Amino acid sequence: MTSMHTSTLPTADDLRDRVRAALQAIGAHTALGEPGGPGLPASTPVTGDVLFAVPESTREDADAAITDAARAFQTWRVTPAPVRGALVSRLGELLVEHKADLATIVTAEAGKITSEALGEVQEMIDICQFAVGLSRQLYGKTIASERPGHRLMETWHPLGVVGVITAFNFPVAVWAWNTAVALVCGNTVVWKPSELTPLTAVACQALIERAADDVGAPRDVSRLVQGAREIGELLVDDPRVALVSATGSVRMGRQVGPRVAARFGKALLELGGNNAAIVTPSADLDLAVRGIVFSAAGTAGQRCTTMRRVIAHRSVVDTVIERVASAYRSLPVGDPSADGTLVGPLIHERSHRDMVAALDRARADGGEVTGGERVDLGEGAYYVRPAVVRMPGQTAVVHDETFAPILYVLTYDDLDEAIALNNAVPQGLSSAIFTTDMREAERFMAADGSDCGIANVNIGTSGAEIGGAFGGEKQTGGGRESGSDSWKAYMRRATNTVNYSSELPLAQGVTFG
Ligand code: UN1
Repeated sequence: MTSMHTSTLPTADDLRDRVRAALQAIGAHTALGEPGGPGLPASTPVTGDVLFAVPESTREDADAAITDAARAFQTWRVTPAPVRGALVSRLGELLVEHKADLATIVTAEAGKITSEALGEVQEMIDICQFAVGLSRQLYGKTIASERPGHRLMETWHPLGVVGVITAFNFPVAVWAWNTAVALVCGNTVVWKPSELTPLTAVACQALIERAADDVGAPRDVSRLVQGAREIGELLVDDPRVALVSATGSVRMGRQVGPRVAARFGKALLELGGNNAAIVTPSADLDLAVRGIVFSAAGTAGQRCTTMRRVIAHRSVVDTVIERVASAYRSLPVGDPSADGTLVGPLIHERSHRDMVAALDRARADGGEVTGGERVDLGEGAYYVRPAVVRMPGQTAVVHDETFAPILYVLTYDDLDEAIALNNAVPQGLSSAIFTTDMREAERFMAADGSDCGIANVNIGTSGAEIGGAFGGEKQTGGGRESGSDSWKAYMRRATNTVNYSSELPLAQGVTFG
């Protein structure tokens, strides 16, 4: 069978026109400079070209953004939460209106296929709706007091400025998870996006500013700073930034966590994953293979939730490998904006180098690699066919997160062994089991089951809904974002004891004088 791929890519000028038109519709095209001009180069993985230059923040700009956001916090924190919700509601409406525009920029800048780019914008709309509802549900508890005539309760208050640091692979949704929730909680935000995706950031900033103007909120409730690592470090080290919510590699988290802790700031870390699916003898294999292929090859393996390992029972492992490999051979690889493409480009050359190096290591460890070759569509663009690798056991390479579509397959004989393999990696983001045996499913989700923040049954590891809390354990960093009660990470809790009696009884039966 011949490899399927879309053989032509759009030209850099095509991409420029599309991005310019989308930014024009959003009202942010004035930020575009000529490629090679001053500012941050905004490039596309689709062809490897630099499309535009985008204004870059100086250290002084970043400092001023924090000052402005800290000032805006003074009024925003006492603005009623449902009124704050109105801003997020308007942002959600603008995102509905500009869904296709923003998706076009996501595709150009992050290389996501159209359906996934639209899905990412939908994820933003979903979190806006969630946050608007939340703006009327920031509940505190009332607690039974041990003292007569006393009431004990909890109130929740905003933290201050939230620094949001995001990665290239979800260039808009992760900003929205943080910003929508942080804003309804009464915080203000300073965002430092990946330097690989400055155009999507400019678009989001234009939309939030328009939303603020439309509802009469101060623009400074959400600021954007663009640049390389030093700009992010300013957020990490500035004591005015109460919470740093950072998404990225474990290596980045190792820097951010201790630095924020050293100044007693709060950190919310969303770091690497090494997500596995266990395929049991009772699994519905049609469903399992579809779930595996979407999670392992989707987004060209560049989600933090990407499935990187399959742990298959000995009785099904051959079939699973054969079926995944066969699906991989027919996956259309190429221009992410073309109809039918399912696998777009890797973000840059380094990703490709990392993929080649990981596959070499796997081979050296006795791994049998199928796929993984480069699909040559142009010199500066890195397209690959996803790889499936049968491993003789879990060697060091299997424990690493390589941000590319490599799926290692391990074999197990009994469920305890499969769960131990699932949990053997240093990361703990997402996991799945494919089974029709309820005992196996329940065991996987029990205290001695998966140790990950996400443990799914009969769906893949990626593509979580916003309604749940999103995040993971161990080197994934422990943070939770998005739905459920993740909002509590963006607020501080005060315990209030109110005495409405005319006595002053002391707790614990203490008498004093
Ligand atoms: C990420 O890769 O950083 O669950 C976020 C998912 C998406 C979010 C991924 N909803 O795959």
